[in-house]
Amino acid sequence: MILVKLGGSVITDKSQYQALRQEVLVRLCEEISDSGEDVIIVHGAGSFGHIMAHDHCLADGYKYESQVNALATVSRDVRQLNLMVLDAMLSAGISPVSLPPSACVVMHDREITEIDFDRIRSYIKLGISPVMFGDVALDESQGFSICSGDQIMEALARELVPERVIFVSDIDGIMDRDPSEPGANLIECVKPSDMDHMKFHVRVKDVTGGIKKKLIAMIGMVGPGRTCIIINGNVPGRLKAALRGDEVIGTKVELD
Ligand code: IP8
Repeated sequence: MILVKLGGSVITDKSQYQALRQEVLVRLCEEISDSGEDVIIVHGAGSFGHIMAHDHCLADGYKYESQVNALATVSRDVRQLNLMVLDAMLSAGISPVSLPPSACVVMHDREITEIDFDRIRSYIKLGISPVMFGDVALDESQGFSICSGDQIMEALARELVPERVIFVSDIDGIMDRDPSEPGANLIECVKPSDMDHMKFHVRVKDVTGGIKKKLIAMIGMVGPGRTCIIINGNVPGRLKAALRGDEVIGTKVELD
């Protein structure tokens, strides 16, 4: 079983509220289907979640009344994106079932403390692909919080021990500077000891920590015989190749 995160930056246009990148989403689902691999899918919230969550400080928990309506709106918006992901998967011949974190995850101080893994395992046994996504969730210490797709990936990787973990992004991998700067180069491999001297750039309205937090999460997912890689989903065929275990352009995360 392979754990795949379809990043919000590749399936949506993160600079515009609720902008789906439909063609890319459809192609990525076809590549998953063509690979013939069993997958668990987690997708990001992209511009269906980050913009409003940022503007209403939802990651900080309950602070003022108008956040409640913003939370309800974000929860509805990410579900709308989730339905579009399910549609694309079904059209590609995959059988997905959605497990929204707002209904099956509990957090404490912004960290996941509970997920219903038995339910996930039961769906996998039936040949169904569980689909989870970046969402709002209840938080025992601050009322509510944002549950990012990367946090879900970390929890699933720890508990379900996938063969491979693949993050699908909109760039080739981790770059040595802001990718929009001339001369930015791909870093092909990152180890925990590299983290201290790496520079990290901030992208548009990302409420869940950006590249640095993603890398820390990825380091937590690497294990004996298990690779963790970030690849560019805008390049046709790359996800399918990564799913099959071929060598692909990307950033691998390895232990020291
Ligand atoms: O896109 C964020 O999840 P991510 C979830 O996986 C919300 O970081 C609601 C902003």
